[in-house]
Amino acid sequence: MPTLDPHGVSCEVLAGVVFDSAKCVWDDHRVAPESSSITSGEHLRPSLPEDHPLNDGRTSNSALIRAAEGRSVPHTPVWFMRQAGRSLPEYRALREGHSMLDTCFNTDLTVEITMQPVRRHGVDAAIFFSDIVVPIKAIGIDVEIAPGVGPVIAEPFRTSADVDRLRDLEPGDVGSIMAAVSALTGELGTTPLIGFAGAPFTVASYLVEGRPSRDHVHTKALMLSDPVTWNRLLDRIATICGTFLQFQLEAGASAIQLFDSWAGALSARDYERAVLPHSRKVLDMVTKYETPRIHFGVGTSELLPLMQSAGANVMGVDFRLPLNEAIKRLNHPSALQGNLDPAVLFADRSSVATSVLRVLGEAQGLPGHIFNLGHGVPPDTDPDVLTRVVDLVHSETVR
Ligand code: 1CP
Repeated sequence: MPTLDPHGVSCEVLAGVVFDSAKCVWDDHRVAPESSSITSGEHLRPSLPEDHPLNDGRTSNSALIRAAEGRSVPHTPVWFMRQAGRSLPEYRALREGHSMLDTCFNTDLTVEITMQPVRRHGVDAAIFFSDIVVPIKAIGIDVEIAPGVGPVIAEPFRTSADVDRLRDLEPGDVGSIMAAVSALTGELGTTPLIGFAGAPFTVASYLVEGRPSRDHVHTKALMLSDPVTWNRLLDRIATICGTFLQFQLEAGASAIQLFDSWAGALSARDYERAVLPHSRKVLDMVTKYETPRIHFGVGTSELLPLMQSAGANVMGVDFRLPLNEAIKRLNHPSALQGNLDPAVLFADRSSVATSVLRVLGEAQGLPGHIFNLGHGVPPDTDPDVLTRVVDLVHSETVR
């Protein structure tokens, strides 16, 4: 197994860099977890229940939470966006005869599917098995996830009257889902559960287009032609998605990720004016819980500082921008998550290893690093490759 990356960076160096948030400097020496001067993970979070895993100590010292908070870590934590799903034969077997959305509202299936990649790959976090349209379905909107297509909305949202179809999310709408979050929290023990939601722009794109879209023309047309309806629509979505995140955190999730997958379709000007305030509303709704708030989009290299200003404390970076470049673009240092190109998973073994080591090399000196892909696991990925990536990241970064 290689111990040097192509630029000659050894894991000794990778292991030695920590960010001291108290002094706001990057420290270039090894710090054992116990002697870290950063204690942000140790305090009680009064907005979360006392028996929440971050409050009773189960996950507050996990590698994922420590990395997100810029504390020293036993190894670089790793998880994969879309780690649960079609790359796993055990997932395909379980899904037989169940539609995607029925599965998301089935407590037992959700728990089992969320656990599958944790057991198989030994990842450092579980991501809750759900979808960004689940809260929309939960309030009674007619949406399905068509196999091989993605979310399809029976009556797309185009007018002011359409916005009135979006009501607030109530706990009773997602009872089976929150039961899954609670059960998972028990099963996962010291492994944190990441809750998630779609950001207002990305969810709006599905609602307005009615189905997955490459160019988002109807969405952008609404944004430009009817700002009043646009802002009402995104504000409604922000409230629904923010509430969904609150429910997940209160039920036991230790971190959240806000996916603005399609924000990269926007200019910085349009993003800042028409989208950022709504993403900020979502993140503001969960700031009081004092958990990691990861914000991610695809093709968002030009938007990173703006997306950070929405209130994220960990920035997800796609595969287009090296992490050491991404950090320079931020307004203030934060932990980064990313960013192996998912296509690399289809390359030969040594290219996979070289690319993983390159990402780790580029992560040197970051305030904190959570290893991930630069977007989701492609459905036909060989799951053994993912397990090898986890093992390599762990062995190369063990402190
Ligand atoms: O039958 C199937 O297996 C359907 C495929 C599938 C799966 C497994 C869909 C349809 N959603 C999901 C689960 C899902 N969706 C997760 C699982 C948790 C995990 O990571 O393991 C997550 C995080 C999502 C979030 C999601 N859904 C996003 C944001 C993340 C991203 O990939 O950018 C988006 C954009 C969606 C919409 C969606 N749902 C499903 C598909 C195929 C799509 C994308 C369609 C498109 O291209 O627009």
